[in-house]
Amino acid sequence: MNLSLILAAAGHGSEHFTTGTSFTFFVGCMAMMAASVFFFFEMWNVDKKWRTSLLVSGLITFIAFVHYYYMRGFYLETGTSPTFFRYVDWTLTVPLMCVEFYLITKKAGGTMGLMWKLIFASVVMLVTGYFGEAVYRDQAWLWGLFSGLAYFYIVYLVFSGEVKQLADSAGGAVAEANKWLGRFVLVGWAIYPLGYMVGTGEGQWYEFLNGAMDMDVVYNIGDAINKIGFGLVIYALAVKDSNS
Ligand SMILES: *C/C=C(C)/C=C/C=C(C)/C=C/C1=C(C)CCCC1(C)C
Repeated sequence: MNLSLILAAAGHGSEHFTTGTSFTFFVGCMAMMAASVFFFFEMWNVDKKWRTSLLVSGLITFIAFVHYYYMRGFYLETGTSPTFFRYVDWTLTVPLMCVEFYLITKKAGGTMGLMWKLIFASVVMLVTGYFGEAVYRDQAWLWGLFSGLAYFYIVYLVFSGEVKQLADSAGGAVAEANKWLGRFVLVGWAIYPLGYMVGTGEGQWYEFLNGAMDMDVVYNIGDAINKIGFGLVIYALAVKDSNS
């Protein structure tokens, strides 16, 4: 089977498949589904105290699976970005990632207050991003800036602030896992502003990036890395800590 046939299958022969964008929705959908099954089954193979964390990992990829199913359909029908579904997905899944930080640091004194701080920052990051992408596109740079400030606040909390201090005081596998999760937030999450800039560059100072890549492809790659990778870090932590 050659690639164009595969792409045609993924795109139901629609005119939009030629870009390969719909193919990344299709693969993303399957990957999220497989990851969900994995996390939901594996939660029964780790120590009881890690079950909720693995359940949340599975919920993150499962919510994404459902949204990818709809985003792919939307893209095939309209040939445009499923911005609304995308942001609904993120607004559900990113706060759940914040819950993961709470769950891994809880034993070391992580509070609900810290969890809500992370969730609040993530919602600010996403709502301002949505405004820039869908409502005030000619001021995308300004909304992207607000969003970026909230993003860096999360990076700070996880990388050197409260989350890091708690994880370090928990030590061992938790400290190690937080180091990896921090890398995901710093490097993996930075894929998203890149997608935003290639998608909204028109008429902005970063116009040189406009259309350099396909925004949806960039976002889809970011989601696969961050949702599945993040869950696997939690899984590795649970396995390590269950055996020791
Ligand atoms: C599973 C989905 C995840 C982890 C989504 C994360 C999204 C971001 C980190 C988005 C960040 C943005 C900026 C920092 C500035 C431009 C606007 C956004 C919303 C793309």
